[in-house]
Amino acid sequence: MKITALRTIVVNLPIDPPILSAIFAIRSTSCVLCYLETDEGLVGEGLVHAINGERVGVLDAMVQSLAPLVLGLDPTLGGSVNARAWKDLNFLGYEGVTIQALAGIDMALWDLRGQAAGLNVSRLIGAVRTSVPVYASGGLWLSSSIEALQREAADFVARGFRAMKTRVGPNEPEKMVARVRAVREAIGPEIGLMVDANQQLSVSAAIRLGRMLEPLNLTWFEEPVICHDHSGEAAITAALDTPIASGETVHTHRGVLRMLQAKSADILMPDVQRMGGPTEFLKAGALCEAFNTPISSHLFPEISLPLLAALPNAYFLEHMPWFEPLYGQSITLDSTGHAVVPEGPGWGLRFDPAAVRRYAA
Ligand code: SMN
Ligand code: MG
Repeated sequence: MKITALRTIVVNLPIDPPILSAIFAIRSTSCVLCYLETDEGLVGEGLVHAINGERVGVLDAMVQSLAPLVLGLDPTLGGSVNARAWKDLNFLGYEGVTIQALAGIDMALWDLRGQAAGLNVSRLIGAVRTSVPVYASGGLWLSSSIEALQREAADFVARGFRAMKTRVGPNEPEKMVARVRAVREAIGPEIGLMVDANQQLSVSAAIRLGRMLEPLNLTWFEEPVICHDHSGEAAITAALDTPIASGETVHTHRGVLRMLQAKSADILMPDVQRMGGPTEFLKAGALCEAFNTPISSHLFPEISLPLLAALPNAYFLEHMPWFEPLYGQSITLDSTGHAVVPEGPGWGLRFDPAAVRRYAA
């Protein structure tokens, strides 16, 4: 089998009503859908995205610039792509749009290999499990009133989620604690609850807020400080009983390695786009295992679910519904609040051509 073409389609997915985290407002996200066509008729699918459509054209152009790495390639020999990409990308660097574009290509390569073998990617790797604990992340934003927070939280429980994440901002810590307490009261003590500060606190403010949140028995406190400050994260991790989760903003397995070496978090939660794709995500997973550290995913539930299913140290799948409209199906939950890994080959979920036409830019 040989790859004959790389095709991309840009789609715009509205997020309505817009959502507010401590770092930005999000009105839409735009995806570059990446298709690798082959001479045997199989088509591999991947996607990368840019919120609010910002610079999505740059991402698209970067993906297309990587075509020479895969054209003519047998996808079962796709392990060579990253090594060649590292040389190709050296001049523009290993963080940002270069690496994120590579993720779309790498996702499509894994999809092709799964389809060629007739196996879901989780089983192609060697699955550890057929379902993964999941938390609801598409709600409980800073824009929600306390009443809305409690309604959304109860709705997540009614939909079968056994864990969920809310957001906090850098100001008025007492008000932030009251918001998180309101969610805890709405869901009771048995449901997992995470809090995300999106990097907006100082180290001392994070320790102070973390201590105030300690009685609410959080599953984790996420990204308390600016993502570059690994020693600051380490100080917070050491100071609090509540586990610290971080890692969505670093690039490649080397970014994860630096965080592990710095002891900057109890839980690493890399983003498969910022990793540079599934190949790098799996390396990050192995590094976390070597450091006895659980790994969770960031965004991309449809891609991250089969990957986490193949990692022994997987902790939680983040369920963010943004890309759901693109797929014909959505991820299903079992009665224990786990996300069920699809059985189909490749990623198991495929883009719905009618939806792609509907959202095409
Ligand atoms: C997040 C990241 C990117 C966009 C929106 C929300 C958040 C999360 O940090 O972890 O879900
Ligand atoms: Mg986050």
